[in-house]
Amino acid sequence: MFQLKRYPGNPVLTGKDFPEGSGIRRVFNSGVIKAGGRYVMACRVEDAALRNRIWIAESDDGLRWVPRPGPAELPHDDPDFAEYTAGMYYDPRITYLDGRYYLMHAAHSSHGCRLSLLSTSDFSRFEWLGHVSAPDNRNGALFPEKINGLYARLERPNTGGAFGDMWVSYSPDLIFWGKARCVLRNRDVRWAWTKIGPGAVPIRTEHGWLTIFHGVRTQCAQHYVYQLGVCLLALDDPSRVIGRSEEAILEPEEQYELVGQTPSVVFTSGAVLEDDGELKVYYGGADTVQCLATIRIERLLEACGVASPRV
Ligand code: M1P
Repeated sequence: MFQLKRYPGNPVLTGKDFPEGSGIRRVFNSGVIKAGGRYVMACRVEDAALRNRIWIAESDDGLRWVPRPGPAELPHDDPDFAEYTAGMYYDPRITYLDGRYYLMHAAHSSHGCRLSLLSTSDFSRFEWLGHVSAPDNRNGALFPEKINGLYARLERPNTGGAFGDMWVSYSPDLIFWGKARCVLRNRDVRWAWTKIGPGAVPIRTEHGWLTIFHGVRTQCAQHYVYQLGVCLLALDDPSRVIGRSEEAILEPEEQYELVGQTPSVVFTSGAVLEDDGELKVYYGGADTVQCLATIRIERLLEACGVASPRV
């Protein structure tokens, strides 16, 4: 009933759009923000050796994207950074906060996955602030403002339930995190009994934090299906769910979502709210290509039970 509408030109970016000789095969689950009238995408890209990079792409309209000539220069020669990023690091979410952009991303090592934090003012020079969680934690989405005087993020520690529920935690300095509380449990979402975690950075509305999340269910033969859902969290206490759509708002259905490196995956790490109320939701299809779907924000608020949304 409250389904996202796929952009007819999907996918908006594929590995073939990256410079010849770059070896990029796949681009998906990228973070997106609108900065100074332009759209910026922190692409999760992957080559045939499964090496990950973050690669910035830009757009004037949010539809046609142009990748920069090379990947973002990150401190890969720093042993601390490298320990958790030499293998895989991925799914960056971009948050604008206190005049800077922050990219919270997942970083893998043999110990498991941690959250890690980059910061930039121009998407050209990046500062690495450190690994900012213990294993096993992933899908960090930093709120765009402090809540009750503390930085806040949604995250998915792989504890409880099957493989994880959605939690909120807080920090005085973006480095040390605590006061964690569970927000939404996978067992409470009937179409996502395996995992629940944050997707795009939460969007402030006067009704609450509009939060698009991912939900995973396990079908036969251990086949995971990744879908998107939406919930509304209290502005002053995001551990409190005010409302939630009963149904998924996007399920894998199209060829580019069903077939690829990982079949049956739609996964978001970024959304842009336009001034006219259109929400652009960027998502990865089958861990292979970058796609876009849209919806009016009022519709998502209605899906969360708001009778007469004001935007
Ligand atoms: O393959 C689907 C997803 O698998 C991982 O997600 P999770 O944290 O649920 O294990 C990630 O690699 C994600 O990027 C990917 O889309």
